[in-house]
Amino acid sequence: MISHLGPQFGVADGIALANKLKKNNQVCAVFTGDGGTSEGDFHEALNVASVWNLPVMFCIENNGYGLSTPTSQQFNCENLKDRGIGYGMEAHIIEGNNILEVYTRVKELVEDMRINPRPILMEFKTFRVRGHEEASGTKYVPKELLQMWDLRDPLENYCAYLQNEGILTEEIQIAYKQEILKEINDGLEIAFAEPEMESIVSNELNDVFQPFEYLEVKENNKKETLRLIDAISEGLKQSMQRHDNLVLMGQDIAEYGGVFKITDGFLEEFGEERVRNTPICESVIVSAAMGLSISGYKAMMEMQFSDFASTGFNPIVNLLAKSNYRWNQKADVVIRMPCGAGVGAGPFHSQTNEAWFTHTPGLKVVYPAFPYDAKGLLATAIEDPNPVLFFEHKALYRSIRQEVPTDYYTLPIGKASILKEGNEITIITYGAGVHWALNTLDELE
Ligand SMILES: Cc1ncc(C[n+]2csc(CCOP(=O)(O)OP(=O)(O)O)c2C)c(N)n1
Repeated sequence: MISHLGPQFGVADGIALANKLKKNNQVCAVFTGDGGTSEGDFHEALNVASVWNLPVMFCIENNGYGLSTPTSQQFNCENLKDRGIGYGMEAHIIEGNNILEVYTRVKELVEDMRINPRPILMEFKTFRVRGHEEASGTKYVPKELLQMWDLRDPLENYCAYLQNEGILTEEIQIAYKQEILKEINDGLEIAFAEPEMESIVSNELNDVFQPFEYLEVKENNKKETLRLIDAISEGLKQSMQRHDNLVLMGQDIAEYGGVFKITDGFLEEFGEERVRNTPICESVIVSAAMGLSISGYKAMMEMQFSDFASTGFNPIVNLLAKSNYRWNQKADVVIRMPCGAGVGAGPFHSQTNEAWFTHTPGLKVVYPAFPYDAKGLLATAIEDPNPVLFFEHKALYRSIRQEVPTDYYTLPIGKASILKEGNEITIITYGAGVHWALNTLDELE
């Protein structure tokens, strides 16, 4: 999870998708409070899970308050379970404070989900008798409500039940308590024995990215003249052939071949499991890509236009970018970003927004200017276990041609090419800017 309450639902979708592709009968459970269900990601994730029929158990702990805000100010339906109806999803209400009910119902449903994979929404009715976190207290909760829920304390009640049944004796209880206390104290001892953490700049910087050893795959001699768009398409296809675990996701990328036709014919060659049309929900698909990566897949998401990364911004900059720094987890994800003006596409289909991402530690940003670079760099971006945003200027797609090796090859990310040499001026640029610079130099020879 990340603190933003929503994105872990998409991660759960991605993990569940991986489970489904592996046919391992596993179920992924993901948790939220009632307040968290107001986030858009929750809705996107339910929708995707339902459309793709993913084995995810969405568990809502409905404790009546989101921090201090009562549920009546959070949503306007009687039960959160009702939201399942809108997504065509089975949903259940469970007495969350009844340990036996929670255990038996969840067990039953999970066993059924293993046989008949599908998403299920669970609303656990419960309460919290303390604040949302250590600082906030419970002043906003009426006393009577607290008293009422006190009577339903799950631990007290379960304990009393086990005693009544003659299962739990005082001796066993004391033994358990001692065992737990020992576990806590042993853990503390281990923690306190560790050396103080030291923050050294080089350590911090080394934690930003997963180590990646660039493997050069040399180009073959045979070449063909390709447009930028053909080079990207061919590079992507050869990566799909090379990596069985690479899954493509995007809007209209399957039968339709993508709005720029980069994935034309991919569905026929690689099948519907690996070439996936998505609903229109950028945020949760970015998170699902993260989930696939956690489960050992490589994910490539086609952002239909880079402009729409704004609605997937949060998981890109908070989930993908920080993944290695936070928990040493790779985010083996490439997001392809068709971008740029000059094709008469107006203010929402023309932005060149790489600067949003070059300012975020943990992301790699690639922005080729030529077909040869585009093909080799895309291959490396897919090999690299770190998140890469791969920018493709739309005005270059069909206007720039170059001789490109026919087979798979890689090029290193982060290395500049010297295109012209002189001693008066230095121009450093990328993408379409490279062509503007070359044209300008031609004009001002
Ligand atoms: C996107 C986002 N907005 C706001 C917050 C601040 N915030 C953290 S938890 C929370 C309330 C969550 O309510 P709920 O899910 O019901 O959890 P509970 O209060 O019961 O612990 C808020 C507003 C946040 N973490 N992320």
